[in-house]
Amino acid sequence: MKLNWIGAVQYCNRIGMRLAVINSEAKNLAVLETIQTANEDGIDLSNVWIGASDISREGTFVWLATGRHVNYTNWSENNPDNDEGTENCVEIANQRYTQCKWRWNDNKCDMVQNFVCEFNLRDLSDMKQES
Ligand SMILES: [Ca+2]
Ligand SMILES: [Ca+2]
Repeated sequence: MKLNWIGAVQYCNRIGMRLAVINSEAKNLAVLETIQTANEDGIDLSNVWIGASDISREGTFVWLATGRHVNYTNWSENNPDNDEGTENCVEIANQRYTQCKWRWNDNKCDMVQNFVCEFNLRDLSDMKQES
C-alpha cells in the first residue's frame, strides 16, 4: 500500500499501530530487515516513509508518535537538504540520491510511497527518559 506521509500516519494509527520510530542503530537494522523481507516477498520497495518530520519547525526533526527530537539518524550523504525548500518528511530510500543504499532522506510529504508501521511498544530507553 502506498500513501503520502500523513496518510501513512493515519493508516498506522487506524490499525492500532504507529509510523515507525527509529531511535537506535538496532531499530534501524530491524526496519531495514523488514524492508528486505518485503522485497523478498515480491513487494518492490524503493522509498519507505518513517515517522519523523520537520513540518513544525524547519530543520528540527521530531518523531510524530513520541514528540521527541530525532537523535539517532542514518541520513544519506547531503541529506537532509530540504530540496526546493519543500522536503519535510523522512523516508528510507534506495535511490541515486541516497547513493543507492537504504539510507534516510527528507522528501516531499505528499509523495505517495510505501511505509512501515510498528506496534506502539515502549522500549527501555523511552521508559528511562520518562521516569
Ligand atoms: Ca524540511
Ligand atoms: Ca532530501
